Amino acid sequence: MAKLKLSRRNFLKASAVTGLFAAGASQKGPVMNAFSTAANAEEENVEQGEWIPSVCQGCTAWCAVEIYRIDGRATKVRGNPNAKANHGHSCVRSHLGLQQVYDPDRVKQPMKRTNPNKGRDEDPEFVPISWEEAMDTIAEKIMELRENDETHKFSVWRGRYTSLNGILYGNMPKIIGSPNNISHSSICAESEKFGRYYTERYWGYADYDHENTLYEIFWGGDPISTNRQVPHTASIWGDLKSRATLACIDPRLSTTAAKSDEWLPVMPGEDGALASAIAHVLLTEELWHKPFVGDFTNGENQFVAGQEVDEDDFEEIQTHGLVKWWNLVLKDATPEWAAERSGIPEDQIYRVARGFGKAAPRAISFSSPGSSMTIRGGYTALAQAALNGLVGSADAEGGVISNGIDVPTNDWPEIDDYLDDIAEAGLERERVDHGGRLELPALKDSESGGVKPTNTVADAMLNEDPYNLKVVMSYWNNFNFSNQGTERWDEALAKLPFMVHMTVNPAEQTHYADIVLPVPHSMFERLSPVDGSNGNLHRHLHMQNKVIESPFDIRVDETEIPWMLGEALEEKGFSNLIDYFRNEFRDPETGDAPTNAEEFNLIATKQYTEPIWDPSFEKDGDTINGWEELLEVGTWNTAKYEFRQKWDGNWGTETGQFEFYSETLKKALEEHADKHDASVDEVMEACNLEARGELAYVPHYEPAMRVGDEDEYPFIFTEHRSKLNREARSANTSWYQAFKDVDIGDEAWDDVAKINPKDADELGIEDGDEVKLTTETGSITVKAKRWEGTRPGVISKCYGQGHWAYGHIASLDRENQIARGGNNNDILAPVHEALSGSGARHGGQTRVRIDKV
Ligand SMILES: Nc1nc2c(c(=O)[nH]1)N[C@H]1C(S)=C(S)[C@@H](COP(=O)(O)OP(=O)(O)OC[C@H]3O[C@@H](n4cnc5c(=O)[nH]c(N)nc54)[C@H](O)[C@@H]3O)O[C@H]1N2
Ligand SMILES: Nc1nc2c(c(=O)[nH]1)N[C@H]1C(S)=C(S)[C@@H](COP(=O)(O)OP(=O)(O)OC[C@H]3O[C@@H](n4cnc5c(=O)[nH]c(N)nc54)[C@H](O)[C@@H]3O)O[C@H]1N2
Ligand code: SF4
Ligand SMILES: [Mo]
Repeated sequence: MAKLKLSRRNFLKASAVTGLFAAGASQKGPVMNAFSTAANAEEENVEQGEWIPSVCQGCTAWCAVEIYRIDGRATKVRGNPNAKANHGHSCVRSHLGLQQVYDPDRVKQPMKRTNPNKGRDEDPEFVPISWEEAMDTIAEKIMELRENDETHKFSVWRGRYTSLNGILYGNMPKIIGSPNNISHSSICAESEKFGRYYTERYWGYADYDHENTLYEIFWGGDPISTNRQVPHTASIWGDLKSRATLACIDPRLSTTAAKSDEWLPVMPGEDGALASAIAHVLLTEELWHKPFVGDFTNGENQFVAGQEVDEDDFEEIQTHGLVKWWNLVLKDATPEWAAERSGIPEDQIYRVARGFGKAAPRAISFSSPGSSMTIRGGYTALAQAALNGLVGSADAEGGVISNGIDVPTNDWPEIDDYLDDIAEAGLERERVDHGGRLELPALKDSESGGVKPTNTVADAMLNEDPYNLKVVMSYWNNFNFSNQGTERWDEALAKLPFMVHMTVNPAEQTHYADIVLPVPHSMFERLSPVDGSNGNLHRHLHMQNKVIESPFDIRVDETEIPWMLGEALEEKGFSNLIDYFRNEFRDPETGDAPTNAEEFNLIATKQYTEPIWDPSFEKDGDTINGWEELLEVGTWNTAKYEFRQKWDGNWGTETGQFEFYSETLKKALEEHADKHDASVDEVMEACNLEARGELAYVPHYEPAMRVGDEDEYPFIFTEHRSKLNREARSANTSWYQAFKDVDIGDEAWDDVAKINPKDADELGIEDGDEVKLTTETGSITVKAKRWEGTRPGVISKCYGQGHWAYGHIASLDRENQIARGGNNNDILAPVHEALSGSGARHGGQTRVRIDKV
């Protein structure tokens, strides 16, 4: 196999002529030696490769993987057997990483825009520049802001990230003087977290004891193809399925629905009715878990449909507010009532509720963004979480773990000494994201504005409300593709005076950049820790590794670039950033301070992970003897989770109990209302919620809200993610396109709107017809697919295609910006689940018209 040895400089020359992988491909084709035995390898005279640990961040599972490197090339991926969350498994998407890192369309060197006009139709006319010029230009822009007391108009935007994000995203904007570090979290999954937080005070992803459960309800969850623990869930699915009864609530026939015992094709956005009815049945049929919830003092069940219960007659054990919840909501939430709203027959609701209740406490209500990232989904998430309280599976065997056991790491050094007056003044300014406004409470951790909504930043920029941004540094994201209502983002980005995109591929957002900086592919080309995820009852910290030497002129976004920027700012008279890095970061082994960008990445990583690899730190988990050993094993795992840590008063809520009536939410809403001199009812009204009075504090049904007039837009649009989506980053790989039909109903190399055959017949639509989907927000043209996996009246379409500037495979015609298929975000309305500040992509939020073209 030909050796690929190009210095950075040589590479630039080579790529200018042919592009690297054109050159590589003309050599003898790559030999995939992953399965070679040592003996064979010798015979074939092929250098024997090795498995090197790293981390896949193709989705939020953040699996520890191993990458087979041979002859300097990454050729194969598998799960790291040392990792207890995924125990040697990885999913299909992990392999797509190989095609991403070797994508010939990658950004290969820093570039600057030479066409000052910005727009989709404007060619940016990028030309290569040096790193020095890039850093000098950015530093100059930042200094202008500092000179004009406008540092708040600086912003860092973050998409996916590693644990090193505290440097670029967390602290750098503050030292410069801006409160505006904006992440993608609000367009990801915040509303799901809202449900668990206001019942049992945990803001994070849950873990599940699938091994011991007897019943699972998946609310729009498709955990064998998406969500957060795919390799683990898929690996135990056979056992789970033969032991437990599985019910999947999803308007679309997902893979999980197809493999479950029950499929409940709910009307999008109407899950709240189902959840309330399930709770109603659990109570009226005396199926709640008494050792957890408690019982009537006289031992007789008084939960009778339509009848109020006296609070004094029921004594709760771990929970709070059951009777209030019953009186306010559940007494009238019969399956008959729910059937009308949800489109699910009442006998199926009864069957699922009874099965679920009989399995108590080994019964899981599994929330996902699918059913809660909807306009009124906060209360749906609350109801789903509350079901785990009713069956006593919260923090218990066979149930749901909502407990953020800490992975021991060092905090980033304090920045206080590095904040000058300009920075302090900037940090006092109102944030740009609108979180915490009356109509957008965004109540993370009980704090009004605790979530920074991502999608409103476009409105802020367009309307200069509260002000426009001027200098943005943005990484690992693609906001004019990933936010609902993309046209607004295109306009806002065109208006933004200066934007730096730190990206692996040139993407739609790059099209509006002033400076483009090439960065490592996280899985193969950088050293960094990744923690904060969990699975299989373990939390972990995994190590991303520089598995291959990149032929591209890349720098690590989260460390090396801030370092270089710090040096450039120092030259212009502002040294606080580089001083912070030089003074506060030390190699824990040698005591050395970093002297350059690369050392800074290494030292920051070692400093952050020190408690993991230094055996003198006490911790509950694997023992690792030293830094080198951490790199070798690639992962550190906590001990297996011990159940019931939150029981008996440790739920962390206002009452210390698992809250059905959420005193925690009540307090947060009242504080938010007070801040605006308003009542909670006025907050509800401003947030498009129907609840008034005490209803605001309990899980309840809110009718689905949809944008668009039913006569004009007769269908409901609903979407799902692909088994092959690495968020929206894998569409430029041929494996993504060639295997796209692994998503049930979808087609390879294409993007289809799935329509029920009954509707298709009425409209005279055949498979493969071009159709235009039009909503109040926009339109896209895709192919039609007749498919029984979607309800009549509902169009279902996968998210991920529709790239017009992401590469030659993602687009049909990259040069002419002709997308393959359409981006759902072009037609989804830019609406919110206001209580959690989330972008509401689900729940059939948008009505759509479908026309043959
Ligand atoms: N309609 C709809 N919208 C959605 C979703 C959906 O399901 N439907 N999903 C939502 C969710 S859950 C999320 S989390 C967001 C994600 O949305 P974003 O955070 O915007 O992320 P992506 O679009 O996945 O990011 C793509 C960018 O990352 C770059 N990139 C790829 N690998 C790397 C790397 O290793 N390092 C760096 N620095 N850059 C890299 C790519 O080149 C590209 O520029 O989208 C949300 N938007
Ligand atoms: N394969 C894959 N897995 C991923 C990712 C990926 O890009 N690809 N990204 C990761 C990230 S960043 C995140 S945030 C998670 C997201 O986790 P997921 O659980 O995958 O969330 P979604 O894709 O947003 O929604 C899932 C399902 O919700 C359904 N749905 C839509 N509307 C409704 C509704 O009103 N009610 C109900 N009950 N269901 C509805 C959709 O049909 C879809 O099947 O996945 C992670 N895992
Ligand atoms: S794509 Fe997600 S589930 Fe699959 S290996 Fe990567 S991190 Fe794990
Ligand atoms: Mo996400």
